[in-house]
Amino acid sequence: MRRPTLSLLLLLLATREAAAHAFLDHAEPRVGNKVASPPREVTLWFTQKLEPAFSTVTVTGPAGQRVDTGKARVSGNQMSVALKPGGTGAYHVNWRVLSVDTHTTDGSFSFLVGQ
Ligand SMILES: [Cu+2]
Repeated sequence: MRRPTLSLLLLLLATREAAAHAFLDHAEPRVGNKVASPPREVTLWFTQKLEPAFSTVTVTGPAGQRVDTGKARVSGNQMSVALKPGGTGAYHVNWRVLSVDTHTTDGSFSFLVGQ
């Protein structure tokens, strides 16, 4: 019987480990998309459940100003934050989350508001 090599086993373990982190699955508004009017909130869905106390998201508007209201709401694998009106242009979302497997991940994306 042929047995898997050690390197193959390590590769499988590494792949499983990486897949266990909380990465951004999708967001609303969608990553890189354009929406007609300023959204009232941003919601992010992750690939794993989040620890609410250590998961944050900030959003800046076209002028570089903070437009999130500060306190993110976390429920399961979902995190939302309400937005103040910020006008048209590019919005930047920065997130940093702790998943239930105790790993921290972070990332950012943009979406556009305008006609
Ligand atoms: Cu992990």
